[in-house]
Amino acid sequence: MHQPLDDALGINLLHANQAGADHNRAHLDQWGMTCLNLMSGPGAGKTALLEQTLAQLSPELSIAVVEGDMTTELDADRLRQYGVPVIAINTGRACHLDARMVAGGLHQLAELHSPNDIDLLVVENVGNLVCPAEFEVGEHAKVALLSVTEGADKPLKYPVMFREADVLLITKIDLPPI
Ligand SMILES: Nc1nc2c(ncn2[C@@H]2O[C@H](COP(=O)(O)OP(=O)(O)OP(=O)(O)O)[C@@H](O)[C@H]2O)c(=O)[nH]1
Ligand SMILES: [Mg+2]
Repeated sequence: MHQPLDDALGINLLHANQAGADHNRAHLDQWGMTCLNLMSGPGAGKTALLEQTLAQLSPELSIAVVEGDMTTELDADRLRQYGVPVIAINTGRACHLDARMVAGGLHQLAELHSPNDIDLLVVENVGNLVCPAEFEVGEHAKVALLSVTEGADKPLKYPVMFREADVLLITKIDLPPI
């Protein structure tokens, strides 16, 4: 019975978010900063991938991270060890980062570091295969991870994430099949 109202609210929410994402994107383009939105189910290896990326590409490439987690700064602290700017955002009960939250992260980043000097910004989204795919944050590309331990049915069960992704990385391929 409430379906049309729910649909209208959902569309307005996404519309408002898209306006915020476009605003973020304009800042990123102005600064010459490429932004990737890293998404996956919990534990697929987003932070592990970032650890390896920072170890191998920083400081030749100037990288910063916006780290989204519901409650802790555990992932942010893992990445701070690499000496790069890491802005932690706690989403509270929200299961994804939205454009407004990332705008706050960008402002913090710009206050602490010269944004023109950062080449690559990686946004690690909250571990979730559903919500992050619906909310753009201004990224230039969406990177999805799928670990072999999650099961091959996941792209069928969570199609939006896998349809929206510009790049898909299969992780944990070192683990033997069960
Ligand atoms: N064997 C194996 N383990 C991995 C690999 N990538 C990540 N892991 C392990 O998987 C666990 C979860 O990795 P994280 O990088 O924390 O995963 P995440 O996607 O950041 O998790 P959330 O932020 O909680 O969503 C850790 O114990 C990692 O060491 C991989 O390629 N192979
Ligand atoms: Mg993580």
